[in-house]
Order: sequence, then structure tokens, then C-alpha cells
Amino acid sequence: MKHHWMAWILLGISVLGLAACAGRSQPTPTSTPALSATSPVAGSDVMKLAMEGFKKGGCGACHVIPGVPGAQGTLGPDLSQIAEVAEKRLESGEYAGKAKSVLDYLHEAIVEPDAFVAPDCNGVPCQKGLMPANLGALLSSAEIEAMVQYLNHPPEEVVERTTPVPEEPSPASEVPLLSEEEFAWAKQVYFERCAGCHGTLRKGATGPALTPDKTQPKGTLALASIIFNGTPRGMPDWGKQGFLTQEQTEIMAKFLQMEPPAPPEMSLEQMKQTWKVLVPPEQRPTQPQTTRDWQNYFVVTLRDAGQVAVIDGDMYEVVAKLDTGYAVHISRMSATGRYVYVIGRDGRLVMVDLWPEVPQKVAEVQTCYDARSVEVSKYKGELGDFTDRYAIVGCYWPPHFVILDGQTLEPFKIVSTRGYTVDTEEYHPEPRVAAIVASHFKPEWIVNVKEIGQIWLVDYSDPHNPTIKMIEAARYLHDGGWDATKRYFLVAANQSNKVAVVDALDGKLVALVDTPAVPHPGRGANWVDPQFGPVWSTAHLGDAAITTIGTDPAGHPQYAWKVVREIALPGAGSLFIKTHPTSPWIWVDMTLNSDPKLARTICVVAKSDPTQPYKCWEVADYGRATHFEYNRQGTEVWVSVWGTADKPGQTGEIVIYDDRTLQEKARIPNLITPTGKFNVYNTVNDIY
Ligand code: DHE
Repeated sequence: MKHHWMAWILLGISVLGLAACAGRSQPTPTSTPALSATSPVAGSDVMKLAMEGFKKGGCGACHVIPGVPGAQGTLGPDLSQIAEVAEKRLESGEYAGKAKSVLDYLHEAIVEPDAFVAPDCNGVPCQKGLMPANLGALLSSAEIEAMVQYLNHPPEEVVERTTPVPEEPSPASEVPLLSEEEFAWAKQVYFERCAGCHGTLRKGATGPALTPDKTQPKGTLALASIIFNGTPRGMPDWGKQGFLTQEQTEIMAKFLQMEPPAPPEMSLEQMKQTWKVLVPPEQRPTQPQTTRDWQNYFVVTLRDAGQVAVIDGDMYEVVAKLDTGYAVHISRMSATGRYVYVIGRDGRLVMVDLWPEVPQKVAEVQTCYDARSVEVSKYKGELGDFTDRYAIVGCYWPPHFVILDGQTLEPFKIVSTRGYTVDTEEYHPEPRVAAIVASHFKPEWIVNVKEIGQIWLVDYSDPHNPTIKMIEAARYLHDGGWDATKRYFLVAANQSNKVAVVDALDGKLVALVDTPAVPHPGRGANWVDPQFGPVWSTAHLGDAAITTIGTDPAGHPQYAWKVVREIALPGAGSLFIKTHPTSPWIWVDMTLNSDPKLARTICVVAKSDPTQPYKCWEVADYGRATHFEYNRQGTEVWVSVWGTADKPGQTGEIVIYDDRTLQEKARIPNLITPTGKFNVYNTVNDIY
């Protein structure tokens, strides 16, 4: 393992072309005033030099360093007692670098960080390559030596101070400036790539807050480095992936230090101006016009093409490609299955009819500028038949949900989600709508309001006057799915490292289950564990594990809503997990792992022996493997290879596996960045 501290302050060596300097491994001659290995840092010159070095290197962005203003970073190891830690490591034999003493160890960690990567970065494994190797070139020898001395023996008054040093915002004169053109570019790219995790107002959610009080102390270089290199906790490496150049990461880093621009609201009138009924309900077919098994269609997001493909699950043929909103996030089917509701990241909702010979768009509308979720009314029972009557869109910005006519998409009711946080009861101006599911027991949607950590039960039986029960859960609610009985809804509260469980029949929270870092289930996987009975599993963005929770309070009360099993994976960065009631396997990806090989590796776990993965393999030699879906019969699994839209031959494809033998059956090539896939039958029936 490699030591991994003082992380990545500057752009990576490949970017700056400093590779030749970065490889220095020997302690360099120093002109620093001599200090012994045992004496605490003393003298204003050395202190000053050390502080200069920490500041230039932006070390505080990733590390806790006592006495260094603003050094409260959590991406790298806490350096409060690094000398003691280094000593133990050198003695224990776990250390694999070249240093023979603590001072050498600290020096090596600065100038050659990948010589040894520390095992633990605040609960997640540290990663090779994250801390730039160019500090040896960037800092003077004197600064490096002073930093080594400081870390070896921080001044006593610093060690004794236990309260964190407040971050000091830069004076206004130091706030970087951008040209109008650069600002407009950064605003757009922030919306497209960053707002999803950090929030439109940059108050943080899946990713940390990026308001000026947090970003200014880090500075342009440190921020640019994070943007370029990514982090082990799931921040994509936008530079390394080729999405942003070095210059662009710097513009974005400067933008993040400015006040976030306030985005506009959206009224019902504005929504209606975008509303189009392309084929009125009375002109639509009254029965399927196709001889294909339309219930075995897969609706596939072609993310960077702004389209969905409808693919015949029996023939593997693309039946239609339909223009939709920008970077479609999910598709959900109407209760009868004939309609697909496709939501773009730009809040554009498109309704597709699967019954014509070639599936066809029948209506569209934009209900917000930024959205991730859509659902339909599914309840049919004593209280009425609501199948295919209404749709609901959950927005990120403006923070609201919108109820629409399920046949025409006419929007008619907007409900704001602005409110007060579950734990501290503080006003939040941007509580975004995460997953929405439709209850099978009542005419209700379960609407997860991310930033305030509340799960809202929205009664749609009188949708102009909806009754809403607000259930307190935990921050920040993200994605989730039903248990096998569809009575309990399990949702990840990803920054609290919890899964919240709601009883849709009794309308109450039944548990908040602690999990490893950043659970990310998609909709999760329901299966029967040989030891613990019916369970639901989630993968994790922040941990290399599958967590399994007991879901059978009637039959196995001792395991209900408890973590009964954790299965180790080769890496973190998982986004999705999937199974089928008839399958012997649980499938899992590691899409956001920073190791390109792991990012395209998938694993299966045998339900009969769920102690470890049965097999892991790479599904392609490029791109990232993501998201699974079964065919209607539950005999095949489809996996997306998420490629690069402008790289011919590597834009992306779908790989189809036989679910019993795990043998590859087919590939559907040359798709533009396929991500989510939604089989009509399985989506209608919540099979996962
Ligand atoms: Fe998603 C589901 C939000 C990034 C592909 N994603 C969801 C849901 C939410 C969400 C709230 C649940 C919807 C529901 O069930 O009603 N996703 C977000 C984000 O905020 C985030 C982290 C950042 C962003 O800017 O969007 C994000 N998501 C991604 C991706 O990068 C993925 C892999 C590709 C993409 O579209 O950019 C991606 N998300 C998906 C998919 C689902 C999803 C395929 C549905 C999974 C399912 O099986 O139901």
C-alpha cells in the first residue's frame, strides 16, 4: 500500500509536464536551519517556511494539519499524529517504501507520494495517483524540510489545541475573477456536471458544500487538482477522463470561489408554454399494433445523445431511437406498461407510447431546469382506479415536484419542497427531489426530499389539494426501492451512511439502518439469504462492499431492518446492484472506481454462498460498466458499457449475459453512452 497524504494540491504531473521532477525519491539537500529529529519545530523562519509550503501545496484541502489555518480536509489521512503513525508503520512491516526513518518517511510522502499509499483515508482506502507527485518540483527544498520538521514535531501549543482552526476566507481582493465568457461557460458546465452532487446553490449533498467560505481557503490550485484528479469518495476525475482541460479545471476552480449565481424559478405558465401533445389520446391505438413482445422492450438511456433507444428484448434489435431531454436520467412505465415517461436532466419529460408498430412520442413538457425522477399513479383498489391517470416529476431546480395529467402531460400542480432540515430544523433553500415511488397500497407517492432528509407521503387521490405526511428520516435521501413484498420502501440517506425504511401500509418510518460509506442501491436487490431469509442489498459508492439488510419482520423478526451480511468487493465506486427472483446471482458494478479496470469490472455473488463474490470480470476493454437489467423472463442480464460519445468504436454498447451460465450471449454495439436500461415488464412490476 502507498502512503497518501498532503494530497494532490496541484494539477497532476502529466498535466503540468513535470514528470521529470516528480520522480525524485531521495531527500534533497536543504538550506533550512538545521533541526534535530527530536526537537519540536522552533524558530519563526522554519514555522514560516512550513506554513508557506502547506499553503502553496494546498495541503489543508485534503488533510487535517493542526495549526495550519483551514487544514480540515478529509480526503487524505489526518496528519495530527503522523510521526507516531509513521514510526509504527516502519516497525510493523506494512510499509513498502524506501524510508528508514520517520523524517525520511515524511519527506518521501511529500516528494514521492506513490512510494507508499496509506491504507486508510478516513474510513476508505487511500488511492494511488490521487496526491500529485509534483510537490518536489513545486516547493523549495527549504519548504519541504520545514514541513517535514513541522509534521514530525508540531509546536506544543498546536498539538494541545483540540478545537479546529476556522477556515479563513480570502480577502475580497483575492477572490479570483473570470471574464463574462468564462463565467457563462463555468455556469453551464457546473449545471451539467456538478450541480447533481453539490447542489445548484452549492450547499452540498452527495458531494460536499462548495460555497465561497469553503472554497476560498482551499484556493484555485487545490480545487483545480480535485476537479482534475477526482477523489476516492466518488468525485469523478474530470481532467483525467478528458472532459476538462487543465485550463478549464482552473476556470471552474475560480468559478467555485465566487458567489453561486441564483438560478430562475419556473411558473406553471412557463411550463405550459413548453407543453406539447403530439398525438392526442383519442388518436392513439386501442390495442398493440406491433407483433413484438412489447412488454420485453428495454428502454435504454443514450445519455450523451439526448435520446432513448427502445430495444426488442427477444431480437436485440433497436426498434426506435427517440429524441428526449438532455442526458436522460431514468425512464418509468405507466401502470399498464404501454407508456414510458422519460425524464431528462434538463427537466424535460417525454411520454412514449409503446403500442404503435414503431414506438412514438405522444407528449412532452418541461417542468424544471434540472430533474432526476418521474413516477406514475399505480393504485387500483377500493379508493379508485388511478392507473395511468397522473404522473409526477421530481425536480432538482427549482426545488419542487409537479403533478401532471398521465395521458397528456398537462402540468397542473406545483408543490415546493423548500423547508426545514430533519436534524437541526434549519431552513434549506434547495431541498431537491430524489427518488419517487408509487405505493401499491394507497393512492400515494413516496417522495424523497434530499437535503431536508424527509420522506413525504403524497396522497394523489385529490391531486389539486394533496395531503402530505412528512416523515423524518436522515440527510441526504437519494435512491431506493421496494422490498420483495412491496410494503417497505428502503432508501439510501447517503451522507448519513444510513438506509431509511418506510412502511407504506402503516405510513411510518420503521428503521434507520447504519451502513458503510455512501450507500447507493439504485433500486436495490431482493433475494432470500440461506441463513437470514428475505433480504435487500445495496452497494456503496464509498466502500468496497455489498450491505444486506433483513426485510422480513413477520418470518425473521430477529434480522428485520438489521445489517445481516457485508460482502467485500474488489473496489468501491459501485452504483448499481441487481437480481431477479429466479436468479442464482446478485450482480454488482464498480462504475465510479478510479481504477479504469475496476470501473469496467462487474462481479456476481452466488445466493447459495453469499460470503464473497463468485466471479468478477471486465466486460469491455474501454469505458465503464454500469447498471443491470433482466429480460422479462429473468433469464438474461443486460449490462451497459458507458463509453465516450466522440470516440468511434468506443461510444458504448450493451453486453448480454446468460443469467444461469454467466456466458456472454450477444452485444448490441455502437450505442452512444448507454447507461440505465428499463425492461417494461420488470419496471411495471418492480422486479429487482
Ligand atoms: Fe442517477 C437514479 C440522482 C448520477 C444513472 N439518480 C437516480 C435517482 C436519483 C439520481 C435521485 C433515483 C430516481 C428515482 O428512482 O426516482 N444521479 C443522481 C444524482 O444526483 C447524481 C449523483 C449526479 C447527477 O448530476 O446526476 C447521479 N446517475 C448518475 C450518473 O452519473 C449515472 C450513472 C449516469 C447519468 O445519467 O449521468 C446515473 N441514476 C442513474 C440511473 C438511475 C438513477 C440509471 C436509475 C436506476 C434504476 O435502476 O432505477
